[in-house]
Amino acid sequence: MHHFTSIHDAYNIPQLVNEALLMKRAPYSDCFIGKNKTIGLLFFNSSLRTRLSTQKAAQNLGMNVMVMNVGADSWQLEMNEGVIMNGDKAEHVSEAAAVIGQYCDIVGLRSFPSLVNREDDYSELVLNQFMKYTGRPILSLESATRHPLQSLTDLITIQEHKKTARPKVVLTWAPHVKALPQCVPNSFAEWMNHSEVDFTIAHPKGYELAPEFSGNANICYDPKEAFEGADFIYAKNWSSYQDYGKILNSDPAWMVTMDKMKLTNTAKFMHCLPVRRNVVVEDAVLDSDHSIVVQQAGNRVWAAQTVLKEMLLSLAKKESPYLF
Ligand code: AN0
Ligand code: CP
Repeated sequence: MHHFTSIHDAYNIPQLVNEALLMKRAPYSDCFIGKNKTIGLLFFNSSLRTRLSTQKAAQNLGMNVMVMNVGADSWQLEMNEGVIMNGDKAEHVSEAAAVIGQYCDIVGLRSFPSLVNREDDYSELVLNQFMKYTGRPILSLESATRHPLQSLTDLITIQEHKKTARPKVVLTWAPHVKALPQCVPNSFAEWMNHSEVDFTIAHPKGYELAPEFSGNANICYDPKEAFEGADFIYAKNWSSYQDYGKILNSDPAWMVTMDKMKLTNTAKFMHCLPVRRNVVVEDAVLDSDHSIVVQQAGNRVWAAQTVLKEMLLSLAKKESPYLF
């Protein structure tokens, strides 16, 4: 695995999940694999889980870790080519990313979409510019359209908690006060569509994901119907893809409640976090045995550690092909 920016970089998904579960049982079994290798974790946006779990994962593999909040700690970066840089951006990505590539063996990057221009966001400009100019393997820490480390975590968590071979997994849209990216639902759908699950996406009309992400999932427009017989309820808000970046609905009927959880097959409740209590999901659900959100977040370490191990092995193969 050279880069990890989407499911398409993972050639054997069940093997990745198994490897992560083994890693969880023996966290330090590869503690020398990253010795003398440096990862730079670059954040254009806020993060709690991704930042800490990826740092911990890299340290468990013996890596050196540098973390930077881009723009806040460093200069504001210009991403577009051929611009007359007489505005507020002091440095171009072509120099900044190339310099970061001098210091780091792997570069992790978090950069949310603007939610203003769909074409720009879905072209993954920031991710692609870093890929082009660092000359290093890139680890996505959530880009404009995807959050693959989150989705791998989600699959690991479903594998751990499932009680049937082919569980019913429901991704349900939920209300929110802010317009949020489609990254988490896009990625979750993409990974579920490649997994042994019966997958449904429930959302109000107008919240359809891009067809390349929703794929063949069952689509349900009723806030209750999808819950019937579900083994996993995965809640997430996202803004509209069609009416790009807009909030079209804030109907509290879409909030996850204990009443709706009663329709399920004693489903586990999942959310990537951060979650707004009593907007997305009511207290009673988060505070009940249904909720596995904290265990889910704990699994972020094993997802990151498994992916980083694969990336380090791929680097080592390039550097010393005679050893393999
Ligand atoms: C972000 C999102 O929805 O993409 C990050 C989630 C991991 N959430 C918020 O900004 C609240
Ligand atoms: N789930 C997730 O990526 O959380 P953070 O935004 O806190 O990293």
